[in-house]
Amino acid sequence: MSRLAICPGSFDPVTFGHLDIIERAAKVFDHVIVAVFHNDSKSPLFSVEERISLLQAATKHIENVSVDSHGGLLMDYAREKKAHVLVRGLRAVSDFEYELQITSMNRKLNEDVETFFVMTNNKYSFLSSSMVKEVARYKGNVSDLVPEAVDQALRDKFKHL
Ligand code: COD
Repeated sequence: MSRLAICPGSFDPVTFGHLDIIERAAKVFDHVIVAVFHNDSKSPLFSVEERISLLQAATKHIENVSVDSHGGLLMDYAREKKAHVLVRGLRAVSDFEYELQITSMNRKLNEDVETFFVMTNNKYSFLSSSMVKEVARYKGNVSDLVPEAVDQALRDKFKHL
């Protein structure tokens, strides 16, 4: 049986922490869909198209990864793709509480999907998209935390500040 997994997230923008989880998921599952979820109540820095394109550039070396987006419920998307596995990353205890909440809600919405958690690589345990954006906004160096294309895209976004 071919095993498909979805790595869902905001990816605003993709960091080496995300990439590490995606690469490890791709070693375990036959195919991994990295799905950018967009929600009208959030105001992202990058558009969905920009986030997709940055993810495509960052994952082009991984053969069994594709990038997609969705604007509705994650569990409806999983049903549409006939996927039974989600892969999420865990950094700290604070992540655990949030993940427990969303996993419980997701299970209520679709009992056919299991969530697998991958522990962060220690060197990325402090890394989040929000922190990267804050550091880049004030011209701090994030070049060792994000793929090159993301570093450039952040410079472009904040060059007028
Ligand atoms: N190390 C390891 N893992 C990491 C790191 C790191 N440094 N940084 C991020 N990650 C992991 C996160 O833990 C997560 O698993 C994944 O990478 C993506 O992270 P983000 O921050 O880009 O994405 P989130 O957590 O904002 O994504 C939230 C969703 C979009 C999945 C969620 O909001 C959702 O499901 N939305 C759809 C609407 C829905 O179905 N709602 C009902 C459920 S509540």
